[in-house]
Amino acid sequence: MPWGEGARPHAVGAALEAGGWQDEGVRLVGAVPVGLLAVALVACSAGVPEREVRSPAASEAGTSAGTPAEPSAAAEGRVRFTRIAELDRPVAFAVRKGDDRLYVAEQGGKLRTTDGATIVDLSGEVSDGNEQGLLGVAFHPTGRWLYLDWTDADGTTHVTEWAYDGNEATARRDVLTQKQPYANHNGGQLAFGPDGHLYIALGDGGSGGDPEGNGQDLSTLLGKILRIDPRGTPYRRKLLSSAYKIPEDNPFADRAGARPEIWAYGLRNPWRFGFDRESGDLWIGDVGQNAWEEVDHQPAGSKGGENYGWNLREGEHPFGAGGKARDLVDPVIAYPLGEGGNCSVIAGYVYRGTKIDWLRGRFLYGDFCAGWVKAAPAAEPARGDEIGRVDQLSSFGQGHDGELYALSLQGPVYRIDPA
Ligand SMILES: [Ca+2]
Repeated sequence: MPWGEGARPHAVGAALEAGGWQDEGVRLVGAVPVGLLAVALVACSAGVPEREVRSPAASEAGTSAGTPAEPSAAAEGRVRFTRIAELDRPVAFAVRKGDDRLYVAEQGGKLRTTDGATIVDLSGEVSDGNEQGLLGVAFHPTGRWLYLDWTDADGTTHVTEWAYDGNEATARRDVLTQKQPYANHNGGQLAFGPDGHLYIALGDGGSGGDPEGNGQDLSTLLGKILRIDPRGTPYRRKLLSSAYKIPEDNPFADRAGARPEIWAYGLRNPWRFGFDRESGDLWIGDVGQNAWEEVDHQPAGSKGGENYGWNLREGEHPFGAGGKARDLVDPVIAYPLGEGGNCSVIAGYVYRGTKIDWLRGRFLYGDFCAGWVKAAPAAEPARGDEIGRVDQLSSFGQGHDGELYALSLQGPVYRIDPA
């Protein structure tokens, strides 16, 4: 997914991510793609030669492929990753009102529960592998509808809705589609905010460096986080019509030439974002290009419209000829690509559970290739400390009780417990 080309996380990540090996002429040095079908969000682009990689979940079933991360002896400052399920390339997590099951999206196209049931199967329709496939899942706050974000055989992004009663998903309906100029940087996160609206992550369209300038272009949905009401009255404007409502207070709802769905822009590949269930703050992990991985922060109460900088800036630094534009919002966390095998940031929730006292109020995030998971005080996010490791961390999840989960593309779904 948002990550390293078949990357053996620790060995290959650096070469890969050191950034867009293909568009920058950097080569995967000695890289033996292992495992996943995923390709670095960072690195890949259309035109990257397809690599034959095998899925560890498929090839090593029944072996130790899913061995849980080693628990730490220290009680404070460390957590335990307790494996609760083993799925096929789990990438996204959701819970549903009035329902105790945990729902996990598998990249290959199935929405499953951690006890093994398959709720929706798109495996015959998704473009699977690299950064494509089934990428996101969210339930409507009422629990009556479910939403999946996925890419079809042409690479086009779909946000699709089903009516769902806890047993059967019916009344399938495409809510939103977006053509993708390149195979990579599809975003994929779906989440309902505290305001009840659906937030959708879309990457910059792909390749490297955002050649179409989508991140800064308000006339496209690419490189944005969108905010819509999928159950509201559709809008019509000129030649545009929709299958959803535009919230009237969206920041560009009335701006000529701008897409009214846009909530925030200047994003490269906001693969995962999450709302703080207590404060309402929004935390966005935006995968970097050549040098910096970043986490962006939007305080609750924001009216939207933040420009997080891409492709004028990468992290806190100018990118290309850009960097001098005004009103860009710098990240609250930035860390270098390549160092220690870093490749793709995975955000992340502020821990609001009750099982781990010392973790409360800390924002959790990690890196797909390097495998570390850090926690940082929400008020001082740059001060993150490693609390454990998950190989090929693809996503975090949050339960009804505020307890957190971590997904590995290798298959395991972990619950985060006291060490
Ligand atoms: Ca940025």
